[in-house]
Amino acid sequence: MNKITNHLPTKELQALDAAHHMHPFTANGDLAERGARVITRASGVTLTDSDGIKIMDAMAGLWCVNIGYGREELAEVAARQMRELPYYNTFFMTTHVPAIALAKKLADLAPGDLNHVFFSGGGSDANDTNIRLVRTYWAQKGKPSKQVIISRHNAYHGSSVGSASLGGMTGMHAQGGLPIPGIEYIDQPHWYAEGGDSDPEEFGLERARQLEAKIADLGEENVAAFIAEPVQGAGGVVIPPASYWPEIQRICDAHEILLIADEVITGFGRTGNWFASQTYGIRPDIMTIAKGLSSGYAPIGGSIVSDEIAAVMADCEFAHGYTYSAHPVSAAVALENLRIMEEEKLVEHVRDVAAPYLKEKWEALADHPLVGEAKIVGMMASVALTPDKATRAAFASDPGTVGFICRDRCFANNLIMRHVGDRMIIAPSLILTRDDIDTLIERATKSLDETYAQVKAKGLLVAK
Ligand code: PXG
Repeated sequence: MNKITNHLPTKELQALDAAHHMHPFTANGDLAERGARVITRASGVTLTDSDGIKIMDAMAGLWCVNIGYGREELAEVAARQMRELPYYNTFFMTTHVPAIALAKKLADLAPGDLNHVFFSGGGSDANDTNIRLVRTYWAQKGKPSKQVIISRHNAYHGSSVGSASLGGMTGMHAQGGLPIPGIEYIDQPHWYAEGGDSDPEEFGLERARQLEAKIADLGEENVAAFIAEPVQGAGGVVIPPASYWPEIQRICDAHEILLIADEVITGFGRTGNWFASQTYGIRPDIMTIAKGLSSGYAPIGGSIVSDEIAAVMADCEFAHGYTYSAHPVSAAVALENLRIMEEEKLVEHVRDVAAPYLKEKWEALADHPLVGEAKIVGMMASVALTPDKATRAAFASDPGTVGFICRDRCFANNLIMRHVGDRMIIAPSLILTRDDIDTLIERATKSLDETYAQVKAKGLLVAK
């Protein structure tokens, strides 16, 4: 066979892709008929496809390319590290400089006494680490009955057996016999979808207090931890009411429950601080990290744990680890990514420049006839599509029908904006300029207008 390169015609690449490549979270039969869009290169916030079309990526890849595409420094560091030490393990009383330096850097950046890092290849396996870690921690402390982990419906914590069990996605639980035992769920603080006529702050408190009720049901002596994303990402960029996190923190403190903040999406500048735990005043015992840690240039994730947890775990051999824990190339790339973020003051750029401007423009989308709410924190945002703004009604059509139309219009207008059901979401790179933001909003508005016209024409503008 000929060598497969960017120079093959798009149709040929699509046919080969359909023949051999199984895509994640995809009905591969449907995709084979449509043909996958072939992305060939990227620079800054712009992707180029195999037909030479340029697309603004308002999802930063998959919520990860925080510093933007095409940074030569990261390529240089990866090549240098591969030449010097492409791989060595850290299992058997050995270590290496990228692991040491990255762990130290993360201890400096992370809030409070989160000073110890257990590395993984991404977010799913880091959350698998967390399941075993918190259960082992309590056993080590002489409280082996503290095993249950409480999570939330519509949470996303990964796709492995353990992390998908921690997640609250019913569609995922339906495949492969999930969840594993010992995971319990409370409702999400999603006022727009589930709050009815309640006051949002009251609703936030009520949803937080479900945690206290669940702990009481299960018995405090049986609960190990509570895990949550500070802002739900894959669930639809669900920003909790301000009342929510302080109450959750109070409950975890009062009942000796470890608090795991899954910062895989919200970490590394996304909300205008290094971590969303700082944005929301959360004091986690463990933070899950991945994605923006390396800006997606190399796979790496981990769990940053408190002094207390590390001290307790130091007295046992934790029989856990991955071949690629602290992979030297990924660790070196992550360090360089963090160096660039600091040198170019990207977190400050988000806080002082990009996020305030994006907020002003994004919130104005709420005036669109198809939009029920427009919410944003830092550089992650959502709009809810609705046939009836006054009542926040859902569409009568299957969930996601209208969202998919909108996502298609965005694709046609060279903007990557995702849909989660009938919510549209963005999480662009942190480097966005005001001009980029103007372009993003212009394309989003055009796509919403076109969606509105299509939805009307198809008779889909009907409330459930
Ligand atoms: N925790 C959170 C909060 C995540 O968002 C993971 C853990 C798992 O990380 P890895 O690196 O194992 O994928 C994630 C991942 C989507 C989507 O459709 C989101 C993620 C992954 C795939 C798709 O928005 N987030």
